[in-house]
Amino acid sequence: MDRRSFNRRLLAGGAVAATGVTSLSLVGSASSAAPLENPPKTAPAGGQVRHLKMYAEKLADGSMGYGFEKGKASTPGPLIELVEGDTVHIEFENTTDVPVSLHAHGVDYDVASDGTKLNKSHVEPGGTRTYTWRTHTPGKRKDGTWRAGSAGYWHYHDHVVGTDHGTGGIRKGLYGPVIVRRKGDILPDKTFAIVFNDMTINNKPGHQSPNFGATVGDRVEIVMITHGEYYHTFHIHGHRWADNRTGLLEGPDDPSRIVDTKITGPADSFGFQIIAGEHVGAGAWMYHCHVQSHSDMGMAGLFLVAKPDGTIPGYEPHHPQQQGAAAHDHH
Ligand SMILES: [Cu+2]
Repeated sequence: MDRRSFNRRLLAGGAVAATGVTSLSLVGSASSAAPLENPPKTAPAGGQVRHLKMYAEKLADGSMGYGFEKGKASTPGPLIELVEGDTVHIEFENTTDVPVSLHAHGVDYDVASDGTKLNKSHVEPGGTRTYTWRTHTPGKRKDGTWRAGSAGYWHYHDHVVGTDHGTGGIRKGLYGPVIVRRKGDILPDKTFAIVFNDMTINNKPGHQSPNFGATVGDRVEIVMITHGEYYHTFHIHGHRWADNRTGLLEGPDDPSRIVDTKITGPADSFGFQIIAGEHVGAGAWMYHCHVQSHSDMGMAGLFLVAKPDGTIPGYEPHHPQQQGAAAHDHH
C-alpha cells in the first residue's frame, strides 16, 4: 500500500457520501492456509508516515465541524484511520473566528500536540498548527510486563471552544472518529460513525436521527462515540457483536461476551463489525439509545439493509432527506 492511496481513502471518508470511490487503500494480502471463497481484506503492517490537511469551520446553521477540505466540514468530522506503527502529521487550519484545537484519544503525542490552552497547543482564528500523532504495536517491557498497542476505536475533538474543556466545541459538533488497526485486522466494506452527543445523534435533533445504508452481506463497521452530559445505552436491532477490541470473535471458543447493547458515557468510544442482515435478512433495522425516555425523545435511527436489487422490504421512507448519511466507504 502506498501513502497516496491511503490518503485518498482518508479524503474519501469525508463529509460527502463517498460514492464511486475507487481507492482500495489499507488493502493487504489476506493470508490464509485454507482457501476461502471470499477472504476478507486485512490491514497491512504499519510504520507509514502520513500527512493530512484538516480544517475547523463554522457551518451555515451556526454549528461547527472538522473537514479534510475547505468548505467540506461535517459533524462528525472525517474518519482518521491508521495502523499501529503509523505516524500522522495533521496540518490543522482554523478558519473560524474563535480559538479551536484538535485533541485526540488513544494515540501518542507530545504535549505540543495536546490541543489544550493549558499548554498553548490550540490554534487562534486564522492560524495553522501541525498536530503529530504516533501509534505503536504491543510489546514486552524490559521488566517482562506487556504494554498495550494503540489499536482501538478512538476519537478526536476540540478542547478550547466555549470552555477550557471544549464543552462549547463538542456541543457545536467539533468531534470525529479515529480507528487504529492492528496488522491483520479484518477491513470492513464501509464504516459509519454514530455519536450520541447530549440528546442528539450526530448533532441531529430528536426524531431526525441519521439513517445508514448497506446491502445484505456487506461487512459494516460502526464506530460509536458518546459526548455531552448523559449516559446512554447503544442498541442495534437484528445484529450482535463481541464486546472486545474489534467486535469480532477470534474463534468458536473466544470467551468474549456477545452483546447487542452497550452502556456508554461521555468521551467513551467503541466499535465493531457486523455482516448486514446476517441470519435476519434485508429490512429497516432500528438502532437507538435504549434509555426509554431517550428513545421516546427521538434518539433512534435506521440501519437500512437492502436486498442486492436495492429494495428494502417493508420500508417506506417518511423522511427521504435523511437517507444517505455520510459513509466512510472502503470500496
Ligand atoms: Cu440515551
